[in-house]
Amino acid sequence: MSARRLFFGIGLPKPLQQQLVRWRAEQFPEEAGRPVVAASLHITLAFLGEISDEKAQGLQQLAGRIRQPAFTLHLDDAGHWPRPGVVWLGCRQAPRGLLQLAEMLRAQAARSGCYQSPQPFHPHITLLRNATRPVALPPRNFHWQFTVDHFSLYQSVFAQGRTRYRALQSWPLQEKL
Ligand code: 2AM
Repeated sequence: MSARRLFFGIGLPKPLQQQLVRWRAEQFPEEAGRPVVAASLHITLAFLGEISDEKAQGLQQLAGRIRQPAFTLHLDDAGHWPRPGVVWLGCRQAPRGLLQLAEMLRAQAARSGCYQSPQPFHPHITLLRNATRPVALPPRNFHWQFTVDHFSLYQSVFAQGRTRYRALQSWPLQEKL
């Protein structure tokens, strides 16, 4: 039986990917960590791990039943987690819509037997990996925003020494019909 490494997440609009990559290059020295490529910048909503196609299909069906309105995400916070070696961008106050969506997907994942970390959900975009040494964080005078009107199921593919994320399916966020 084949298993794929999957997660639900939110991708970023292309222009924002480019803005963030330019800003990152200005703000962080090369030795700070390994930059995540523009197309791979995302927010994880629920990490599923290596799961069978059968389990993935069940979770895709459940995801398709979620009815939630779109919301605006404000990126106005940054931080460094030295242990996993992650420098991230996030929100000072996560929108309710984002928390509700993540909670729903994580509950469905847990009920389907996907281990969910007991740590509180902290929505973030990983900018740098392997950032285990101290990093000077940029002044918090930045602010980007974008409308989140869909979420996706991603496959994490490791090939030729690098990890890429492939969107397998997306679902719109909309008002209840
Ligand atoms: P990270 O960016 O903070 O490393 C694909 O690996 C995505 O799933 C990444 O966004 C990663 O978060 C997240 N991820 C990987 N392992 C995870 C785990 N055990 N629990 C929660 N999220 C995880």
